Amino acid sequence: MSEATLVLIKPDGVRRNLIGEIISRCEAKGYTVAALKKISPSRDLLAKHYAEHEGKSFYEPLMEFMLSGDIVAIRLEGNRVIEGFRVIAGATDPTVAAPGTIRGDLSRDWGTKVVQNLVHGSDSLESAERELALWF
Ligand code: IDP
Ligand code: MG
Repeated sequence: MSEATLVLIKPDGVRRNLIGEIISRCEAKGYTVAALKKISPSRDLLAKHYAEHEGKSFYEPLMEFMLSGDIVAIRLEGNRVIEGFRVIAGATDPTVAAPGTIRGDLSRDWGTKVVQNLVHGSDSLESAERELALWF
């Protein structure tokens, strides 16, 4: 039984026409796109998704940013895909994310209150199961 993770292409990735580039990197790595949809999520869904960050200084800017345009949600599958996608995504801060990663190659600091870093990837098996149930 292969593992699954939730990948989101955030509104900056959609606006910058990077959907294909990001999916290509997932597929080139060998992972499988098992489900995919482009959606405009509700605030309620985003609040559930980012519940762990409620109360933090960047929470409101994060919610506004995630509500600022369409998002592509992907169920990505493969052995150790949860860990593996986070490696190909790179560090949260795109300024210091390693070259060769999605965030390191394709994003930077734009001077916004919230870090715009193109993608989300679940950080554990528990998160992946919880988030996939929310989005699919
Ligand atoms: P992750 O996306 O790498 O898992 P998290 O810590 O889960 O990072 O944070 C969720 C999102 O919130 C990040 O991807 C980024 O967009 C934003 N974010 C996280 N930490 C900060 C911060 O210190 N300042 C501004 N935005 C942040
Ligand atoms: Mg996270």
